Amino acid sequence: MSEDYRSMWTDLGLDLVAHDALLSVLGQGYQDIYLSQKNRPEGMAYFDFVMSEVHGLRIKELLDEKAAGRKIVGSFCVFVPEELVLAANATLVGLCSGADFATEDVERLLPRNTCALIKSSFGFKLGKVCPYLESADMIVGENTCDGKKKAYESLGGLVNNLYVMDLPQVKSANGKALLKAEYQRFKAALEDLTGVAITKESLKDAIHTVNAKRAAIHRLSALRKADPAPISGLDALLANQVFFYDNPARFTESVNKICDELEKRIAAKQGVFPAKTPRILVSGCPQAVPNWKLPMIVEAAGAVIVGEESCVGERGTRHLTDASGETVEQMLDAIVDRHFQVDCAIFTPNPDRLEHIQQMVADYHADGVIHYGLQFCQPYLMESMPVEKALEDRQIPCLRIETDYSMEDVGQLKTRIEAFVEQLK
Ligand code: BJ8
Repeated sequence: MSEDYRSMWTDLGLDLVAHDALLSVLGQGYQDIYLSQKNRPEGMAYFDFVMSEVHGLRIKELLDEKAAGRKIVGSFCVFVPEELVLAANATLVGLCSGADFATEDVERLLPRNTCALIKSSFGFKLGKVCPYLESADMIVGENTCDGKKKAYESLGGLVNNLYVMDLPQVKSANGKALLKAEYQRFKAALEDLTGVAITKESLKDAIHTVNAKRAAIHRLSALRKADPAPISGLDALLANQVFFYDNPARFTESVNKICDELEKRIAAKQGVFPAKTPRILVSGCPQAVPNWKLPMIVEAAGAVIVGEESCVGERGTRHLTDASGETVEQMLDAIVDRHFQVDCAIFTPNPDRLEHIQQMVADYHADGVIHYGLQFCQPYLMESMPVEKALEDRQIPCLRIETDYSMEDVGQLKTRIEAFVEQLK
Protein backbone atom coordinates (compact mmCIF):
# COMPACT_ATOMS: atom_id res chain seq x y z
CA MET A 1 0.00 0.00 0.00
CA SER A 2 1.43 3.34 -1.03
CA GLU A 3 0.29 5.33 2.02
CA ASP A 4 -0.35 4.73 5.65
CA TYR A 5 -4.09 4.29 5.97
CA ARG A 6 -4.18 3.21 9.61
CA SER A 7 -5.92 6.30 10.91
CA MET A 8 -8.57 5.91 8.17
CA TRP A 9 -9.17 2.31 9.23
CA THR A 10 -9.33 3.30 12.91
CA ASP A 11 -11.91 5.97 12.11
CA LEU A 12 -13.98 3.33 10.32
CA GLY A 13 -13.92 1.20 13.47
CA LEU A 14 -11.78 -1.62 12.07
CA ASP A 15 -9.87 -3.92 14.40
CA LEU A 16 -6.34 -3.10 13.28
CA VAL A 17 -4.76 -6.33 14.49
CA ALA A 18 -7.35 -8.53 12.80
CA HIS A 19 -7.28 -6.33 9.72
CA ASP A 20 -3.46 -6.59 9.48
CA ALA A 21 -3.81 -10.37 9.64
CA LEU A 22 -6.39 -10.33 6.83
CA LEU A 23 -4.25 -8.04 4.66
CA SER A 24 -1.21 -10.21 5.12
CA VAL A 25 -3.11 -13.36 4.08
CA LEU A 26 -4.59 -11.49 1.12
CA GLY A 27 -1.22 -10.06 0.08
CA GLN A 28 0.55 -13.40 0.35
CA GLY A 29 -2.22 -15.18 -1.54
CA TYR A 30 -2.08 -12.60 -4.31
CA GLN A 31 1.70 -12.84 -4.50
CA ASP A 32 1.63 -16.65 -4.70
CA ILE A 33 -1.29 -17.01 -7.07
CA TYR A 34 -1.26 -13.92 -9.30
CA LEU A 35 2.22 -12.48 -9.37
CA SER A 36 3.76 -15.90 -10.01
CA GLN A 37 1.81 -16.29 -13.28
CA LYS A 38 3.84 -16.07 -16.47
CA ASN A 39 3.15 -14.16 -19.64
CA ARG A 40 0.40 -11.95 -18.24
CA PRO A 41 -0.98 -9.04 -20.28
CA GLU A 42 0.78 -5.82 -19.29
CA GLY A 43 -2.62 -4.22 -18.66
CA MET A 44 -3.07 -6.50 -15.65
CA ALA A 45 -0.67 -4.16 -13.83
CA TYR A 46 -3.71 -1.95 -13.26
CA PHE A 47 -5.52 -4.77 -11.46
CA ASP A 48 -2.39 -5.60 -9.47
CA PHE A 49 -2.42 -1.98 -8.32
CA VAL A 50 -6.15 -2.13 -7.51
CA MET A 51 -5.56 -5.24 -5.42
CA SER A 52 -2.61 -3.69 -3.61
CA GLU A 53 -4.84 -0.70 -2.76
CA VAL A 54 -8.08 -2.60 -2.24
CA HIS A 55 -8.37 -1.43 1.38
CA GLY A 56 -6.29 1.71 0.80
CA LEU A 57 -6.71 4.11 -2.07
CA ARG A 58 -10.15 2.82 -3.12
CA ILE A 59 -11.49 3.28 0.40
CA LYS A 60 -9.98 6.75 0.54
CA GLU A 61 -11.76 7.55 -2.72
CA LEU A 62 -15.06 6.34 -1.28
CA LEU A 63 -14.55 8.39 1.88
CA ASP A 64 -13.70 11.45 -0.23
CA GLU A 65 -16.93 10.88 -2.15
CA LYS A 66 -18.80 10.69 1.15
CA ALA A 67 -17.17 13.91 2.34
CA ALA A 68 -18.42 15.54 -0.85
CA GLY A 69 -21.98 14.44 -0.02
CA ARG A 70 -22.25 11.23 -2.04
CA LYS A 71 -23.65 8.08 -0.41
CA ILE A 72 -22.18 4.58 -0.56
CA VAL A 73 -24.48 1.59 -1.05
CA GLY A 74 -23.22 -1.96 -0.45
CA SER A 75 -24.81 -5.03 -1.96
CA PHE A 76 -24.52 -8.82 -1.98
CA CYS A 77 -26.29 -9.61 -5.24
CA VAL A 78 -26.38 -8.70 -8.93
CA PHE A 79 -30.12 -8.09 -8.64
CA VAL A 80 -29.36 -4.75 -6.97
CA PRO A 81 -29.42 -2.40 -10.00
CA GLU A 82 -26.35 -0.19 -10.15
CA GLU A 83 -28.20 2.04 -12.62
CA LEU A 84 -30.60 3.26 -9.92
CA VAL A 85 -27.82 3.71 -7.36
CA LEU A 86 -25.71 5.86 -9.70
CA ALA A 87 -28.73 7.85 -10.86
CA ALA A 88 -29.44 8.77 -7.24
CA ASN A 89 -25.89 10.14 -6.92
CA ALA A 90 -24.61 7.21 -4.89
CA THR A 91 -21.87 4.61 -5.48
CA LEU A 92 -22.48 0.86 -5.42
CA VAL A 93 -19.89 -1.53 -3.98
CA GLY A 94 -20.06 -5.32 -3.77
CA LEU A 95 -19.82 -6.77 -0.28
CA CYS A 96 -19.60 -10.52 -0.90
CA SER A 97 -16.43 -11.89 0.63
CA GLY A 98 -14.33 -14.85 -0.38
CA ALA A 99 -12.38 -15.71 2.76
CA ASP A 100 -13.20 -17.25 6.12
CA PHE A 101 -12.92 -14.87 9.04
CA ALA A 102 -13.98 -14.92 12.71
CA THR A 103 -15.54 -18.34 12.11
CA GLU A 104 -16.18 -19.11 15.78
CA ASP A 105 -18.08 -15.86 16.27
CA VAL A 106 -20.03 -16.46 13.07
CA GLU A 107 -21.08 -19.93 14.18
CA ARG A 108 -22.62 -18.44 17.30
CA LEU A 109 -25.05 -16.60 15.01
CA LEU A 110 -25.43 -18.88 12.01
CA PRO A 111 -25.65 -22.67 11.75
CA ARG A 112 -22.38 -24.38 10.83
CA ASN A 113 -23.98 -25.68 7.68
CA THR A 114 -24.42 -22.26 6.12
CA CYS A 115 -22.58 -21.57 2.85
CA ALA A 116 -19.10 -20.01 3.05
CA LEU A 117 -20.19 -16.87 1.19
CA ILE A 118 -22.77 -15.92 3.81
CA LYS A 119 -20.53 -16.91 6.72
CA SER A 120 -17.67 -14.91 5.28
CA SER A 121 -19.77 -11.75 4.99
CA PHE A 122 -20.76 -12.15 8.64
CA GLY A 123 -17.15 -12.88 9.60
CA PHE A 124 -15.96 -9.67 7.97
CA LYS A 125 -18.56 -7.73 9.96
CA LEU A 126 -17.99 -9.47 13.29
CA GLY A 127 -14.20 -9.40 12.88
CA LYS A 128 -14.34 -5.66 11.98
CA VAL A 129 -12.10 -6.08 8.96
CA CYS A 130 -14.14 -4.81 6.00
CA PRO A 131 -13.77 -1.10 5.21
CA TYR A 132 -16.38 -1.37 2.43
CA LEU A 133 -19.02 -2.63 4.84
CA GLU A 134 -18.10 0.03 7.36
CA SER A 135 -18.17 2.83 4.76
CA ALA A 136 -21.62 1.94 3.46
CA ASP A 137 -24.51 4.30 4.20
CA MET A 138 -26.97 1.61 3.15
CA ILE A 139 -26.47 -2.17 2.94
CA VAL A 140 -28.87 -3.96 0.62
CA GLY A 141 -29.78 -7.56 1.33
CA GLU A 142 -32.13 -9.54 -0.89
CA ASN A 143 -34.51 -12.43 -0.43
CA THR A 144 -32.84 -14.92 -2.73
CA CYS A 145 -31.72 -18.24 -1.26
CA ASP A 146 -33.03 -19.33 2.16
CA GLY A 147 -29.58 -18.92 3.70
CA LYS A 148 -29.32 -15.28 2.71
CA LYS A 149 -32.87 -14.28 3.51
CA LYS A 150 -32.72 -15.72 7.04
CA ALA A 151 -29.15 -14.49 7.63
CA TYR A 152 -30.22 -10.91 6.90
CA GLU A 153 -32.57 -11.14 9.89
CA SER A 154 -29.46 -11.52 12.06
CA LEU A 155 -27.38 -9.07 10.03
CA GLY A 156 -30.07 -6.45 10.72
CA GLY A 157 -29.03 -6.56 14.37
CA LEU A 158 -25.36 -6.00 13.53
CA VAL A 159 -25.69 -3.04 11.17
CA ASN A 160 -28.08 -0.13 11.47
CA ASN A 161 -28.63 0.53 7.81
CA LEU A 162 -29.85 -2.73 6.28
CA TYR A 163 -32.44 -2.55 3.50
CA VAL A 164 -33.94 -5.85 2.34
CA MET A 165 -35.22 -6.24 -1.20
CA ASP A 166 -37.81 -8.91 -1.91
CA LEU A 167 -37.13 -10.86 -5.09
CA PRO A 168 -39.26 -13.18 -7.20
CA GLN A 169 -38.48 -16.89 -7.38
CA VAL A 170 -40.54 -17.64 -10.49
CA LYS A 171 -40.16 -16.15 -13.98
CA SER A 172 -43.86 -15.31 -14.37
CA ALA A 173 -45.81 -12.11 -15.00
CA ASN A 174 -46.38 -11.91 -11.24
CA GLY A 175 -42.66 -12.40 -10.65
CA LYS A 176 -41.84 -9.57 -13.00
CA ALA A 177 -44.44 -7.31 -11.40
CA LEU A 178 -42.87 -8.01 -8.00
CA LEU A 179 -39.41 -7.11 -9.34
CA LYS A 180 -40.76 -3.86 -10.74
CA ALA A 181 -42.54 -3.00 -7.49
CA GLU A 182 -39.34 -3.74 -5.54
CA TYR A 183 -37.22 -1.60 -7.86
CA GLN A 184 -39.73 1.24 -7.43
CA ARG A 185 -39.52 0.85 -3.65
CA PHE A 186 -35.70 0.74 -3.88
CA LYS A 187 -35.68 3.89 -6.03
CA ALA A 188 -37.71 5.71 -3.38
CA ALA A 189 -35.37 4.45 -0.62
CA LEU A 190 -32.33 5.65 -2.55
CA GLU A 191 -33.88 9.06 -3.16
CA ASP A 192 -34.66 9.25 0.54
CA LEU A 193 -31.07 8.29 1.43
CA THR A 194 -29.39 10.75 -0.91
CA GLY A 195 -31.98 13.50 -1.06
CA VAL A 196 -31.59 13.37 -4.86
CA ALA A 197 -34.55 12.68 -7.14
CA ILE A 198 -33.78 10.34 -10.02
CA THR A 199 -34.47 12.13 -13.31
CA LYS A 200 -34.66 10.83 -16.85
CA GLU A 201 -31.28 12.50 -17.54
CA SER A 202 -29.52 11.01 -14.50
CA LEU A 203 -31.01 7.57 -15.16
CA LYS A 204 -30.02 7.60 -18.82
CA ASP A 205 -26.45 8.61 -17.89
CA ALA A 206 -26.30 5.87 -15.27
CA ILE A 207 -27.55 3.25 -17.75
CA HIS A 208 -24.84 4.29 -20.20
CA THR A 209 -22.15 4.11 -17.49
CA VAL A 210 -23.13 0.62 -16.34
CA ASN A 211 -23.65 -0.63 -19.89
CA ALA A 212 -20.14 0.57 -20.79
CA LYS A 213 -18.73 -1.47 -17.91
CA ARG A 214 -20.64 -4.54 -19.01
CA ALA A 215 -19.71 -4.00 -22.67
CA ALA A 216 -16.02 -3.88 -21.74
CA ILE A 217 -16.40 -7.23 -19.98
CA HIS A 218 -18.29 -8.61 -23.02
CA ARG A 219 -15.34 -7.57 -25.16
CA LEU A 220 -12.90 -9.28 -22.80
CA SER A 221 -15.05 -12.42 -22.78
CA ALA A 222 -15.24 -12.54 -26.57
CA LEU A 223 -11.42 -12.43 -26.77
CA ARG A 224 -11.24 -15.48 -24.52
CA LYS A 225 -12.73 -17.52 -27.36
CA ALA A 226 -9.34 -17.50 -29.11
CA ASP A 227 -6.95 -20.45 -29.03
CA PRO A 228 -4.32 -20.02 -27.68
CA ALA A 229 -6.11 -18.21 -24.87
CA PRO A 230 -4.71 -14.66 -24.63
CA ILE A 231 -5.45 -14.29 -20.89
CA SER A 232 -5.62 -16.74 -18.01
CA GLY A 233 -8.87 -17.59 -16.27
CA LEU A 234 -7.33 -16.25 -13.07
CA ASP A 235 -6.75 -12.81 -14.59
CA ALA A 236 -10.16 -12.70 -16.28
CA LEU A 237 -11.81 -13.67 -12.98
CA LEU A 238 -9.96 -10.84 -11.25
CA ALA A 239 -11.36 -8.33 -13.74
CA ASN A 240 -14.85 -9.74 -13.09
CA GLN A 241 -14.29 -9.42 -9.34
CA VAL A 242 -12.98 -5.84 -9.51
CA PHE A 243 -16.11 -4.97 -11.57
CA PHE A 244 -17.97 -4.84 -8.24
CA TYR A 245 -16.01 -2.15 -6.43
CA ASP A 246 -13.89 -0.06 -8.77
CA ASN A 247 -14.78 3.37 -10.08
CA PRO A 248 -17.00 2.47 -13.09
CA ALA A 249 -15.44 4.75 -15.73
CA ARG A 250 -11.88 3.85 -14.74
CA PHE A 251 -12.75 0.15 -14.72
CA THR A 252 -14.23 0.36 -18.22
CA GLU A 253 -11.18 2.15 -19.54
CA SER A 254 -8.77 -0.33 -17.92
CA VAL A 255 -10.60 -3.40 -19.26
CA ASN A 256 -10.76 -1.89 -22.74
CA LYS A 257 -7.00 -1.25 -22.61
CA ILE A 258 -6.39 -4.90 -21.79
CA CYS A 259 -8.68 -5.84 -24.69
CA ASP A 260 -6.60 -3.71 -27.09
CA GLU A 261 -3.55 -5.62 -25.91
CA LEU A 262 -5.28 -9.00 -26.19
CA GLU A 263 -6.34 -8.26 -29.75
CA LYS A 264 -2.68 -7.80 -30.65
CA ARG A 265 -1.77 -11.00 -28.84
CA ILE A 266 -4.43 -12.91 -30.75
CA ALA A 267 -3.25 -11.48 -34.09
CA ALA A 268 0.28 -12.63 -33.20
CA LYS A 269 -1.08 -16.04 -32.07
CA GLN A 270 0.43 -15.39 -28.67
CA GLY A 271 -1.23 -17.01 -25.67
CA VAL A 272 -0.76 -17.44 -21.93
CA PHE A 273 -0.83 -21.19 -22.48
CA PRO A 274 0.07 -23.16 -25.64
CA ALA A 275 -2.55 -23.73 -28.33
CA LYS A 276 -4.77 -26.79 -27.72
CA THR A 277 -4.53 -26.46 -23.94
CA PRO A 278 -7.71 -28.07 -22.53
CA ARG A 279 -10.38 -25.39 -22.16
CA ILE A 280 -12.74 -25.34 -19.20
CA LEU A 281 -15.93 -23.48 -18.43
CA VAL A 282 -16.62 -22.93 -14.73
CA SER A 283 -20.29 -22.82 -13.82
CA GLY A 284 -22.05 -22.29 -10.50
CA CYS A 285 -21.69 -20.18 -7.36
CA PRO A 286 -20.05 -16.75 -7.40
CA GLN A 287 -16.32 -16.50 -6.58
CA ALA A 288 -15.68 -13.33 -4.57
CA VAL A 289 -12.20 -11.87 -3.77
CA PRO A 290 -9.94 -13.55 -2.59
CA ASN A 291 -11.53 -16.88 -3.50
CA TRP A 292 -9.12 -17.99 -6.23
CA LYS A 293 -8.78 -21.59 -5.10
CA LEU A 294 -10.51 -23.28 -8.03
CA PRO A 295 -8.87 -21.38 -10.94
CA MET A 296 -5.51 -21.72 -9.23
CA ILE A 297 -5.86 -25.52 -9.14
CA VAL A 298 -7.35 -25.80 -12.63
CA GLU A 299 -4.70 -23.71 -14.33
CA ALA A 300 -1.86 -25.36 -12.39
CA ALA A 301 -3.25 -28.69 -13.65
CA GLY A 302 -2.56 -27.67 -17.25
CA ALA A 303 -5.96 -26.37 -18.37
CA VAL A 304 -7.22 -22.85 -19.03
CA ILE A 305 -10.53 -21.43 -17.83
CA VAL A 306 -12.22 -19.69 -20.75
CA GLY A 307 -15.46 -18.52 -19.13
CA GLU A 308 -17.41 -18.26 -15.88
CA GLU A 309 -21.13 -19.01 -15.87
CA SER A 310 -21.48 -17.18 -12.59
CA CYS A 311 -22.69 -13.91 -11.10
CA VAL A 312 -19.00 -12.97 -10.86
CA GLY A 313 -18.88 -13.58 -14.61
CA GLU A 314 -21.29 -13.85 -17.48
CA ARG A 315 -24.51 -14.47 -15.54
CA GLY A 316 -23.97 -11.15 -13.81
CA THR A 317 -22.89 -9.06 -16.77
CA ARG A 318 -24.32 -10.57 -19.91
CA HIS A 319 -27.27 -8.32 -20.80
CA LEU A 320 -27.20 -4.58 -21.41
CA THR A 321 -30.04 -2.32 -20.27
CA ASP A 322 -31.97 -0.69 -23.10
CA ALA A 323 -31.13 3.00 -22.81
CA SER A 324 -33.65 4.23 -25.39
CA GLY A 325 -36.49 5.06 -22.93
CA GLU A 326 -37.57 8.68 -22.77
CA THR A 327 -39.12 8.66 -19.30
CA VAL A 328 -37.96 7.38 -15.92
CA GLU A 329 -40.81 4.86 -16.06
CA GLN A 330 -39.70 3.47 -19.43
CA MET A 331 -36.10 3.19 -18.28
CA LEU A 332 -37.17 1.52 -15.05
CA ASP A 333 -39.05 -1.04 -17.17
CA ALA A 334 -35.86 -1.60 -19.18
CA ILE A 335 -33.90 -2.17 -15.94
CA VAL A 336 -36.54 -4.69 -14.84
CA ASP A 337 -36.39 -6.45 -18.24
CA ARG A 338 -32.60 -6.65 -18.08
CA HIS A 339 -32.39 -8.00 -14.54
CA PHE A 340 -35.31 -10.40 -14.93
CA GLN A 341 -33.14 -12.35 -17.37
CA VAL A 342 -30.57 -13.20 -14.67
CA ASP A 343 -30.88 -16.98 -14.36
CA CYS A 344 -29.88 -17.46 -10.73
CA ALA A 345 -30.57 -20.91 -9.31
CA ILE A 346 -33.05 -19.42 -6.84
CA PHE A 347 -35.59 -19.43 -9.71
CA THR A 348 -37.81 -22.42 -10.21
CA PRO A 349 -37.88 -23.87 -12.76
CA ASN A 350 -34.69 -22.46 -14.25
CA PRO A 351 -34.25 -23.85 -17.78
CA ASP A 352 -32.53 -20.68 -19.05
CA ARG A 353 -29.42 -21.42 -17.02
CA LEU A 354 -29.10 -24.89 -18.51
CA GLU A 355 -29.35 -23.43 -21.98
CA HIS A 356 -26.88 -20.68 -21.19
CA ILE A 357 -24.27 -23.16 -19.94
CA GLN A 358 -24.52 -25.15 -23.17
CA GLN A 359 -24.37 -21.97 -25.22
CA MET A 360 -21.23 -20.89 -23.36
CA VAL A 361 -19.60 -24.28 -23.95
CA ALA A 362 -20.15 -23.79 -27.68
CA ASP A 363 -19.19 -20.10 -27.77
CA TYR A 364 -15.97 -20.46 -25.81
CA HIS A 365 -15.02 -23.79 -27.40
CA ALA A 366 -14.86 -25.39 -23.96
CA ASP A 367 -13.79 -29.03 -23.77
CA GLY A 368 -15.46 -29.57 -20.41
CA VAL A 369 -17.34 -27.93 -17.54
CA ILE A 370 -16.50 -27.79 -13.85
CA HIS A 371 -19.61 -27.17 -11.80
CA TYR A 372 -18.53 -25.19 -8.76
CA GLY A 373 -20.86 -25.53 -5.80
CA LEU A 374 -20.28 -24.12 -2.35
CA GLN A 375 -21.08 -26.58 0.40
CA PHE A 376 -24.60 -26.09 1.79
CA CYS A 377 -25.68 -23.97 -1.21
CA GLN A 378 -28.91 -25.81 -1.96
CA PRO A 379 -29.89 -23.89 -5.13
CA TYR A 380 -26.66 -24.52 -7.02
CA LEU A 381 -25.96 -28.00 -5.62
CA MET A 382 -29.49 -29.06 -6.57
CA GLU A 383 -29.04 -27.68 -10.09
CA SER A 384 -25.61 -29.28 -10.49
CA MET A 385 -27.26 -32.66 -11.12
CA PRO A 386 -29.49 -31.67 -14.06
CA VAL A 387 -26.59 -29.59 -15.39
CA GLU A 388 -24.28 -32.62 -15.32
CA LYS A 389 -26.92 -34.82 -16.95
CA ALA A 390 -27.70 -32.33 -19.73
CA LEU A 391 -24.00 -31.94 -20.50
CA GLU A 392 -23.25 -35.63 -20.43
CA ASP A 393 -26.21 -36.30 -22.72
CA ARG A 394 -24.37 -34.08 -25.21
CA GLN A 395 -21.00 -35.77 -24.58
CA ILE A 396 -19.63 -32.73 -22.76
CA PRO A 397 -17.53 -33.88 -19.79
CA CYS A 398 -18.60 -32.37 -16.48
CA LEU A 399 -16.99 -32.46 -13.06
CA ARG A 400 -19.13 -31.47 -10.09
CA ILE A 401 -17.21 -30.15 -7.13
CA GLU A 402 -18.49 -29.06 -3.76
CA THR A 403 -16.12 -27.02 -1.66
CA ASP A 404 -15.76 -24.08 0.74
CA TYR A 405 -13.22 -21.34 1.41
CA SER A 406 -10.77 -23.46 3.42
CA MET A 407 -7.59 -24.90 1.93
CA GLU A 408 -8.14 -28.27 3.57
CA ASP A 409 -9.47 -29.94 0.44
CA VAL A 410 -6.85 -28.59 -1.98
CA GLY A 411 -5.06 -31.95 -2.22
CA GLN A 412 -8.25 -33.84 -2.93
CA LEU A 413 -9.47 -31.25 -5.45
CA LYS A 414 -6.11 -31.32 -7.22
CA THR A 415 -6.32 -35.06 -7.68
CA ARG A 416 -9.85 -34.91 -9.09
CA ILE A 417 -9.18 -31.90 -11.32
CA GLU A 418 -5.91 -33.32 -12.69
CA ALA A 419 -7.73 -36.54 -13.62
CA PHE A 420 -10.49 -34.48 -15.28
CA VAL A 421 -7.95 -32.44 -17.28
CA GLU A 422 -6.23 -35.67 -18.39
CA GLN A 423 -9.60 -36.92 -19.61
CA LEU A 424 -10.01 -33.76 -21.73
CA LYS A 425 -6.61 -34.03 -23.40
S1 BJ8 B 1 -28.29 -13.64 -8.42
S2 BJ8 B 1 -26.18 -16.37 -7.39
S3 BJ8 B 1 -25.49 -12.99 -6.49
S4 BJ8 B 1 -28.30 -14.76 -5.07
S5 BJ8 B 1 -23.70 -19.47 -2.63
S6 BJ8 B 1 -25.54 -17.12 -0.74
S7 BJ8 B 1 -27.10 -18.83 -3.50
S8 BJ8 B 1 -26.33 -20.53 -0.49
S9 BJ8 B 1 -24.85 -15.90 -4.02
FE1 BJ8 B 1 -26.15 -15.03 -5.63
FE2 BJ8 B 1 -27.72 -13.03 -6.38
FE3 BJ8 B 1 -28.24 -15.52 -7.16
FE4 BJ8 B 1 -26.20 -14.25 -8.16
FE5 BJ8 B 1 -27.12 -18.59 -1.26
FE6 BJ8 B 1 -25.73 -20.36 -2.65
FE7 BJ8 B 1 -24.61 -19.13 -0.63
FE8 BJ8 B 1 -25.23 -17.78 -2.86
